[in-house]
Parts: sequence; C-alpha cells; structure tokens
Amino acid sequence: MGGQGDVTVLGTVVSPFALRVRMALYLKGVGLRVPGANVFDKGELLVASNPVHKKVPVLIHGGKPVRESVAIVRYVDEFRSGAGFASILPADPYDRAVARFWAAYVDDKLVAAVLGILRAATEEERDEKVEAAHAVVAPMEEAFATCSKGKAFFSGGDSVGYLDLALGCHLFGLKRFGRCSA
Ligand SMILES: N[C@@H](CCC(=O)N[C@@H](CS)C(=O)NCC(=O)O)C(=O)O
Repeated sequence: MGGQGDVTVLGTVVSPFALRVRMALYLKGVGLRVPGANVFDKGELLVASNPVHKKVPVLIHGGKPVRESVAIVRYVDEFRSGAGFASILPADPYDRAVARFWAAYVDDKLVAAVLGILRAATEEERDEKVEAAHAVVAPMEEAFATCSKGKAFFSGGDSVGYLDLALGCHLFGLKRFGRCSA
C-alpha cells in the first residue's frame, strides 16, 4: 500500500469488523495477506499487535499495527488518496461528521441491540429486545435515507462509501435479527 511495505490483516472470516477492513482495502485496490487469527485463543502476533484489547481486526502496514476497524478504514482512506482513488469518507466536512456519527451509532447501538436479541434467555425477553431493537433501527433508517441523498448508496453517491462499509459489514448479523423479528 503506497509502496511502503506489506499489508496484512489479522482477522477471522466471521468478524464483521475485519470484513469492514477487507472491504475498504478492496475498494482501494490493495492486495491482501489475511492470516487467520483465533480470537478465542489469542495468537502471539495478535497479542503483540493489539496488546490493549487483543481483538481483531488489526492492520499491519510495513510492520506497524493499526487497530480498531473505523480507525483502520480512515487510515486506508488517507493512505490511498489523491488521483485515481475514490474517497471512502465524504469530501464535505459536515457530511463526514454525520457519517462518523451514524457509523458509531451502528457499532454502539445497533450491534448491542442485535446481540441483546441473540442472547435473550426467554421468549418474553426476546420480544422485549426485538421491540428495543426496532426503536434503535427507526432513527437510523431515517438518517441513512437522508445521507443517501436519493442515490444508490448510503454515502450519498454512486459508489460504496463509509456508511455502506459501516453497516454493510454487519449484514449477516442483521439478517438474523430480521428472522427473529419477523
Ligand atoms: N471496536 C472493534 C471491535 C472488534 C471486535 O469486537 N472484534 C471481535 C471479533 S468480531 C474480537 O476480536 N473478539 C475477541 C474478544 O473479544 O476477545 C473494532 O471495530 O475493530
């Protein structure tokens, strides 16, 4: 990437956050080495690369680790910018701030809401969690529709952008939510 060394992603196939990073790299045309990382049995490289959280994904670029999927996406976007590279984050500072707000909402509120459903111990608790999840989804749907500006993608353009990555990586989890709340 940028001629400054190898790019490796520590991540698992099932991690939505690792998928988010792989999608960003794909958009920027970066070839990848993706060694498997067992998130339950933390490998040496993962612990050394992310000693604070010991979580995937970690992007290792030229030997230096970048942690947290949103930070990694921004890093990739900044590193592969300029002529020939479509920007992942919106160009307009206000649009960028809005996109960051809703991306954080997806990870903080939506993921927690879906996990709440999946972890519900009883039918009654599950129904409560489904209702709570609907309350989380409603304002997000409205905001995403506004952000799309009537275009094909949530990022308000004709190609995949930041919000599409933020939400898109969670689609398989959301599919389960759809089944639970149907
Ligand atoms: N906020 C982090 C979340 C990363 C995360 O939760 N990764 C999970 C896999 S999906 C993990 O490594 N879990 C192992 C653990 O919690 O010990 C990010 O966006 O990168």
